[in-house]
Amino acid sequence: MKHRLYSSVGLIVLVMTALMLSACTAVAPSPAAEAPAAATEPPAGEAPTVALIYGVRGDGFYITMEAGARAKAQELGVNFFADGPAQFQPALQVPILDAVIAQKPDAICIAATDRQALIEPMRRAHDAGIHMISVDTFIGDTGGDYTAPELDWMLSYIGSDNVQGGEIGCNAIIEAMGGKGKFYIQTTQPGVSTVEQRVEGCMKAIEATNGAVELIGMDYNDDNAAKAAEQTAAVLAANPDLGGIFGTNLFSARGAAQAVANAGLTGVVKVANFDAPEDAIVALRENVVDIVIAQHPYEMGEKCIEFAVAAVNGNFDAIPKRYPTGYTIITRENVDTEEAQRSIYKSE
Ligand code: T6T
Repeated sequence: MKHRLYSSVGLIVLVMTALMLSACTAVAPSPAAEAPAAATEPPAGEAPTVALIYGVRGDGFYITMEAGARAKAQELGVNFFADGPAQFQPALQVPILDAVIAQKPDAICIAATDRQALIEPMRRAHDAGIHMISVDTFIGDTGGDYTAPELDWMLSYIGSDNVQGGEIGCNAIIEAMGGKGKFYIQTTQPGVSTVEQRVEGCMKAIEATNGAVELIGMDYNDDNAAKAAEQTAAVLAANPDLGGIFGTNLFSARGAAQAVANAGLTGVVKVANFDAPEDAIVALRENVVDIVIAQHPYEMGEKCIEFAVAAVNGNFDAIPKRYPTGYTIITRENVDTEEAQRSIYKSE
């Protein structure tokens, strides 16, 4: 799918205008970060093997990513397999990575569950001669910049611009709050690049209100919707005048939305929902959440296979160090458009 490219400076304004007009829903990657055309040629020699190691099992975001990778692998004649931990935890993901390294695939696409803890294990894979690609999350302290000398062994980082996504979500909620009031953030755990950057983007939006919006707290739910619901319920009870909540991923937003609905505060407390599983769309239609920020995980999966094939073919010029995927912003006004419907995550 081709989107119009916006300048990064005007992007937020354009997105908000688009939301108001309910016309355009696609947020394309900024031109500065735009990548060269992806490699789509089939493998030159014997069929290569590519593994995808996702962040956690049963998460619609990764289910959709795996579907994209599997479809592209089939198209290009690549042997493909995927695995991931039962919980979003490096202690559970590293043994899976080690087991995959032992199978000697040609390339691994991985959503690292921690920016630091996965550096050495991923380095081991690289040292074993495996091409390494980050999907969704990045590792290290360079903000996902894999041209930095300490991380230049990583082939590419494919994923959303998460600072931008956090800013879009929180700007929309601040606007729905009338530009003022108390704000709360539900997020997963420290050390996860994606949600950390979404919080950073949200903080930018809050700071831009010059104190009119006050952040009263942020809780870590360990990627667990039930815990997110419990924590949010406590915050709602202690702050009857809370105006808005940002749920930084699928489970954070699911828990926050459940708590708002259970407290009978639907439509009173505004909720920004990062990620787009089917239940978020139901919550949007029922007024429980006000904006759904759909990432493009299917495309992330497709690109991981394309870049892996390019690497196996020695075609490194076709692999950008950073490939930002865009967003589809879903509101009540555009939820029934074909584009919005297409961006809803798969559940199996
Ligand atoms: O938001 C996605 C992903 O981008 C993040 O890194 C972890 O959580 C999700 O998988 C959604 O649950």
